[in-house]
Amino acid sequence: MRKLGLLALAAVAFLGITSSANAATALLQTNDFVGISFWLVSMGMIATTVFFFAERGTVAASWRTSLTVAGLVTGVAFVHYMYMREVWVSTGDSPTVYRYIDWLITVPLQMIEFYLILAAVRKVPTSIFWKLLIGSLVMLIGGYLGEAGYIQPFVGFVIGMAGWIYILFEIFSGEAGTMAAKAGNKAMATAFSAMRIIVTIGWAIYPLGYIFGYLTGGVDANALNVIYNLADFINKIAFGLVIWAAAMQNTRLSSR
Ligand SMILES: *C/C=C(C)/C=C/C=C(C)/C=C/C1=C(C)CCCC1(C)C
Repeated sequence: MRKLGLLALAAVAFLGITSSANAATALLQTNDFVGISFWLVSMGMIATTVFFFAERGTVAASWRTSLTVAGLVTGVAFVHYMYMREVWVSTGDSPTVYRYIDWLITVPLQMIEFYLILAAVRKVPTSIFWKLLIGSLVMLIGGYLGEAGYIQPFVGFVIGMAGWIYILFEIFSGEAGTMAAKAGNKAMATAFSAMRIIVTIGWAIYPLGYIFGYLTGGVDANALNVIYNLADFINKIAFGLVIWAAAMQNTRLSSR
């Protein structure tokens, strides 16, 4: 099982290396700070992916799926970043709409994490899983249709915001939030509230980018990409690390 995991990781890394070798004609300029930020985030993503899969075997069994999913989030983002940074380096642009391809997979996976960390310490109804999943799909599909021009940008924004607000309600005062408060597991509760802060503050960057990019007169593409890259770094890597920390703490407690 572990060998298989390592083999999969090697394949992902190889994919990364070969795809960057193909881009040999366009080199990263030393003063291209946006390009450098794409590279930094790519490397951060692959490093945390390897870390989560390597750590998976060391935590208590009930926490393993959470770490697997955390590794999938950064792993998918890594592959996607390899592509986005290649496009950036060769064209000097990175269409925001590309980011939705990654979000469509990673955001629902992150929503599932709320369910998984609850399920690691207590019995939880699967309705939590479905509610968060549907909320994230409404948010992303609304945003995509608006950004890609299928519907009015403002309408897309309103639909997207509705999905996000629903998620926030659910994790603060809905079923998920109530269960986390009542679970009586300190490490899990700490992780749950840190993840909640990320989903509130860290995620706010994306609708702000949408407002500045599509609803006001437009925004500097360089600044927007750096901001999105930084946001992804926090929202994917830190998000996973918070889960890992809770898993470690619970593992130590249960082996005592
Ligand atoms: C790793 C990537 C993450 C966590 C991406 C998150 C994306 C969002 C929270 C996007 C939110 C949006 C709204 C709340 C309304 C407008 C449309 C979106 C999709 C930009």
